[in-house]
Amino acid sequence: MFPVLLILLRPNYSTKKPQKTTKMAGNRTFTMLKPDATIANNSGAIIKMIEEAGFRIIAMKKTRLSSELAGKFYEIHKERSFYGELVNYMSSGAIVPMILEKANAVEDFRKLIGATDPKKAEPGTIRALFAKSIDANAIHGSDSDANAEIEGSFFFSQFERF
Ligand code: RTP
Ligand code: MG
Repeated sequence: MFPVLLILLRPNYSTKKPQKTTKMAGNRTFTMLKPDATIANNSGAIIKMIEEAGFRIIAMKKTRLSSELAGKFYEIHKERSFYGELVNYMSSGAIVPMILEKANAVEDFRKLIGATDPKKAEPGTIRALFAKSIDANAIHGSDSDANAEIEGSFFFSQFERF
């Protein structure tokens, strides 16, 4: 009886259930293994690097984009000279889209994948290790929290996130 009383008398004692913690902004990013990575059977090795860097996989699947969907996904680059090539390339084979979670996810993930052009990517980054060229550069990483949310929702419903 006495210990129960002590608990009840604690100043911050509350019978309310603990509040659900709201998700911290910026703790998720979106990625996609590109056709060169999947065709070369590099998916497992790249996913291993991602997990070892502390990212948790929230959603993942293997699929292929039609050129219409690839065009929509990269719509932001519509006016760029490489848009046509990019869309053709991204619809040329299997991709593995994923939603990832970690503190400072967007920035840390961009560091892990390295520069767009593998020749300029830091040694040890995913692109330095696996990318073949600036087009076939193994992996995509969102460039902002807002785009991470848009891109994740392009591929996954709420029921596909764990
Ligand atoms: P991503 O979106 O795929 O993660 O790549 P990124 O942010 O590093 O580069 P971004 O500027 O968003 O470009 C998207 C993809 O377009 C191809 N690209 N080609 N020929 C070129 O100058 C050129 N620039 C970009 C790359 O495949 C790049 O990943
Ligand atoms: Mg980009």
